[in-house]
Amino acid sequence: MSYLDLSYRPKNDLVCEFCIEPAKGLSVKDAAEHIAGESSIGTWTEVSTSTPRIQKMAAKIFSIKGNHVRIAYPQELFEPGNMPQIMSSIAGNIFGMKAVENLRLEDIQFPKDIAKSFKGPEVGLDDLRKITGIKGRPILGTIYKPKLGLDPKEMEELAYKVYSAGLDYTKDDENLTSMSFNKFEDRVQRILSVTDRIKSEQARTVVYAANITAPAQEMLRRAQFVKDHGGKCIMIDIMTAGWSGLQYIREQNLGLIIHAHRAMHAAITRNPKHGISMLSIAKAARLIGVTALHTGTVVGKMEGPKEEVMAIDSFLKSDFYRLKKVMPIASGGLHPHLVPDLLKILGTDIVITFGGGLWGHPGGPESGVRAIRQAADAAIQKIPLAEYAKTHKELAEALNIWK
Ligand code: CAP
Ligand code: MG
Repeated sequence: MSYLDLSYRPKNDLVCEFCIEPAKGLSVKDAAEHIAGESSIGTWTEVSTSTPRIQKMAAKIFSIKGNHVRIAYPQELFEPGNMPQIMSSIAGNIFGMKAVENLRLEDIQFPKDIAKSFKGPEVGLDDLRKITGIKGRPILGTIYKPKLGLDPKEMEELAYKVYSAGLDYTKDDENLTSMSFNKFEDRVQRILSVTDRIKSEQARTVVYAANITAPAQEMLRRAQFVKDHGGKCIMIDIMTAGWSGLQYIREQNLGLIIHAHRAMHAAITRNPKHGISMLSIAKAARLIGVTALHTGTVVGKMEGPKEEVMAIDSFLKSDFYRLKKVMPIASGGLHPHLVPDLLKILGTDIVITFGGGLWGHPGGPESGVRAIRQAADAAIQKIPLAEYAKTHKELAEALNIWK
């Protein structure tokens, strides 16, 4: 059977946009037929069990423009509220088929009924703003560095230094969970005691994103531990924990901020010819319900084209089936010098985290915080950093070492 129907106009279907580079000897249309079959009801040959009733459920290739192909999938192919199943269909076997040299899932349009079968963020961008009380400027944070090796007592001391110097947000690194040198419970209790202390000393609610990444049952135990100790935020490495792990935690309705780190995404998203776009991943993450998501910086150390990062960030903040908005997180190789360009490109509704760009400050962590804050203040007031640095020593020191 053929899956091609160029006269078809999708209504309530889930629509995928693919970029297809067919295998040698095949046309884009031929490869698209293989993709539409394998991702819906087909296999490599006709089977006698495929009845007319089943054939009605076939995916439809309704647009081919060069290498860009759009395929509509009837909703009945999907189990509502089951992101792993949806991904197994539209982003599953097809990437490994010999019929394609390269295949990229560029975008997914989720129809209303499927979108509504997910919970979306319990705590969204606006809630994060309310919790922190920060308006009109980015939320400024850090990743404790070195990423592994610090012990809980050292982190507690560092937490006090950076929060008391004015930082809003700190987070564990993606690979810091619960190791012999740094047990989760000890770390969380200590850092949350600091956030409490800051609340009483400065009347500010500062956030600590505790990395709960682990097998699902253990993630829940850790999330509950954070909540029981008055924490407001958990971090999950959503790609390594997987859609099921993320959904499991979100669906507990714990009322916690979910900071979504995307370590490993680049194995899937980076090759512009093959894999899944970060935009598609961001859509799935918003449907399931993260509060904030790493999306890239354009100007920092991690790869991510400007137009793409801008498109992802604007999707996260756009109207999307009345789901709460998601806060983009810019992280990776950032330092004060990069802040004006970062804000110009991505706007001020953002969490910015600085690892090396804080802890590497020659004056120490407190100076690192002040330099970051000064850079953000200058950028928001549209004062050139070099000008602002004349009266702000920590910024001047930072600009001296990081260009
Ligand atoms: C940043 C970071 C993040 C990356 C990941 C790191 O630290 O904590 O994991 O930003 O990339 O370890 O590199 P630095 P992305 O500030 O020291 O670079 O946010 O693009 O997913
Ligand atoms: Mg990291």
